[in-house]
Amino acid sequence: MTWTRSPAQADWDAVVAALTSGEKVLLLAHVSPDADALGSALAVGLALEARGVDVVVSYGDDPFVLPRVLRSLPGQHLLVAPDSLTPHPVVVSFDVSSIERLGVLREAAESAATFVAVDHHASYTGFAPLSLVDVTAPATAVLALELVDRLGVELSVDIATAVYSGLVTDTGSFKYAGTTPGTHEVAARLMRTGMRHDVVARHIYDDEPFAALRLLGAALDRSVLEESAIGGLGLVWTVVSADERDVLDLPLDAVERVIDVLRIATEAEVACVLKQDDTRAWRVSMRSKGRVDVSQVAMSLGGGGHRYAAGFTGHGEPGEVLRSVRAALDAAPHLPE
Ligand SMILES: [Mn+2]
Repeated sequence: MTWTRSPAQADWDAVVAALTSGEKVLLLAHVSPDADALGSALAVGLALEARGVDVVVSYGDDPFVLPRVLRSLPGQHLLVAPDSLTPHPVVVSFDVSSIERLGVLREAAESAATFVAVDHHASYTGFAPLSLVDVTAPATAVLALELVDRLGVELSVDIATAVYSGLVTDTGSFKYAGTTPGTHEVAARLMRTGMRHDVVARHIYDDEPFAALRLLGAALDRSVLEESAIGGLGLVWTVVSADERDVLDLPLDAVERVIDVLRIATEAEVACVLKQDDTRAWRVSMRSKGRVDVSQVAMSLGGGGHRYAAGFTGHGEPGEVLRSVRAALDAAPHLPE
C-alpha cells in the first residue's frame, strides 16, 4: 500500500468524532520518542483537555525514561507510564510508521475499539484501521495541528510550542528538502501565538551536559570515511558503545547529535552512526544528502524513516551490522540530486 495523498475528509471527520465521543482517549508517541512524535501527541492532548476530554499521553518504552526532548515540550502533566495505564477505548498513535514502534503499548492499541494512526512516513505500513497519513507533510506535527484546528480548539502558546518542536526537529531547523513555503507559513502562525521559538531551539539543539561534548569528540575522532563506498558516493560512520556512555553517565539520547555533525562530511553521501542501547542492541541512524533513499535501506534491514533520515535496530558485533548496512547501501539505486 502506498500513502501519497492527504487524508480524506471522511477520515478526519471519523477521527474527530471518535475523539469527542466521550470515551477515554490515549495518545501515543513511538518508542524513544522524538519531538515530532511526542510534540504531536501532547499538542492534541492539550487540545482535547481544553475540550474537557479525559485524555492521557504515553509511549511504549520499558523502562519509561523521559527523553531530553521533553525539556521543550508543554503538557507533561498528561504523561502516564505504560504500567500505570488503564484500558482506553480510543487510541491514536503519532509518528509511528510500524506497529513494532509502539513497544510495550502495542497490545493496548490493538485492543482499542478505535485505533488511529497519524503519520507522515513513506514507510507507514497501514497497521491501524483508521489512518491520517500524509507523506508530503514535513512533520507529523503539521497533521496534529490540523487535528487541533478540526477539534475547534484555539491555538494556545503551549499547543503551538508542542507543534513547533516537532516541526523544527523534523525539518532539521527548516533546512531539509521537505521544507516548503507552507512549512514556513505554519511556523509563522505558531510564532504569532507568542511562543518562544528561541527557547525551543536552545532546549532541542543547544543544551547538552559537558560529558556529551566529550562523547561527541570521541565519536568523531574514531569516525571512518569510506570514499569509495556506495559506488563512489561515499560513506562516513562511527560507533558509540553502551560502556562508553556508562563511563560518562549519559543516556542514549545524548548520542543523537553525533549524526548531525557526521552527516556534513563533503566526501560522504551517507552518514551512519551505530549507537548501542542499554539492552546492547545497536540503534543505527542514517542520513543521506538525497542520492540514496535511506528509508528504503532501513526498511530492508527491518527499520524505516524518510529519504534523508532513517534507522533500524541491529544485533551482534558492530562490524557485522556495518556489513549489512554497506550491502543494503550498495543495493540501493542512485537517485538524481
Ligand atoms: Mn516525524
